[in-house]
Amino acid sequence: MDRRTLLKAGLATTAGGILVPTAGALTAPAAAAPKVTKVLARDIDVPWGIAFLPGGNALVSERDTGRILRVKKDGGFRPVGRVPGVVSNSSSGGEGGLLALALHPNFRRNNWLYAYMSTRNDNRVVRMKYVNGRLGDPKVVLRGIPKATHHNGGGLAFSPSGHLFVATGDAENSSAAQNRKSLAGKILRMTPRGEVPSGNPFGNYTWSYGHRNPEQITFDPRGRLWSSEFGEKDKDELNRIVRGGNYGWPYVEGKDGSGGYRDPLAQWDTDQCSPSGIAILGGRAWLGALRGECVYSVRISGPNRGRKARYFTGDHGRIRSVAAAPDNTLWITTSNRDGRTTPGPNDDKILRVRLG
Ligand SMILES: [Ca+2]
Repeated sequence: MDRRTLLKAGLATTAGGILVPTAGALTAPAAAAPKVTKVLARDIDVPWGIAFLPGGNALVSERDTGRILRVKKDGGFRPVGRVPGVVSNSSSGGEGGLLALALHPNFRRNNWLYAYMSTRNDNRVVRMKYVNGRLGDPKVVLRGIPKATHHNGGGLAFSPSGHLFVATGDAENSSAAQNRKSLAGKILRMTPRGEVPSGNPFGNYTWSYGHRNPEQITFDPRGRLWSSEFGEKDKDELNRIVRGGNYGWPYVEGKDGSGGYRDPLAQWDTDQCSPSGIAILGGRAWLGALRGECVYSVRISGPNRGRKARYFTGDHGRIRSVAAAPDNTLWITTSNRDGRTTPGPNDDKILRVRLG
């Protein structure tokens, strides 16, 4: 990255070439507002997962159709295939379907594309080859994640050390979130082949627990893991995920003070937010809000850590996913065809956002 790009991202390099936040990034009271600079795709159907390819184009999943689209970095798209076996229950208000996408860290060599999907009986993680613009057959990485109409989780992210992290919902069984042996209501950690790696806190897939419905997860440039999480009636959350942490569901939503559960860095009243997407860019977490019909940002470090801002309220309807593109823009997706609202013409869209 050149210096101007770094500064926009709130970063600078030391003499030794180490990336550090700029003084401005730590002390600036409020950055200029982000702006939508391009409609990258329109008239698509509940775009959910986004995985950037080498070169800056992206693969995007459609939740209900099971299609994967290749979206060009400067706009326009074409379908590259449909993942067989995806079962969406959107007609009954459900949240399952084809959810997150992620590329294997060595994608350039092995062409593995990962997806989180709902089938008739479970949620599962699969991987398939993506070669010469075509999808191969899916192979199961992890099956048996509990499924329900609501709270199917859906997030995937590879850590800097190459482990695959998976966000699962409680599948409408809140007690499962506190059961460290259940795959529901968890952040899971596994090898790219779906094995339990060494170093997990409980000797199984569980990395953290006490989650209600974390839909999306991402790593920041320092290798810290972050998650959005839907509350029930009280508080939605932005959580930093730590090994073995108990995030409180179903005993508490939001901060619990001295209760001993992990507190979120930020929280919202549930009627103002419903956060699905999450990305880290420019020292802030960016969350897509469905009910809030907006994008929130939260400072994740420095003296203004935890400070929130709200953008685009009502401009585009429900916002689902947010992803940080290689060119330091954000891609955001609308979710107006997800069965929770009446869509307008040409919904849904993928929008490119440039930070101010
Ligand atoms: Ca919590």
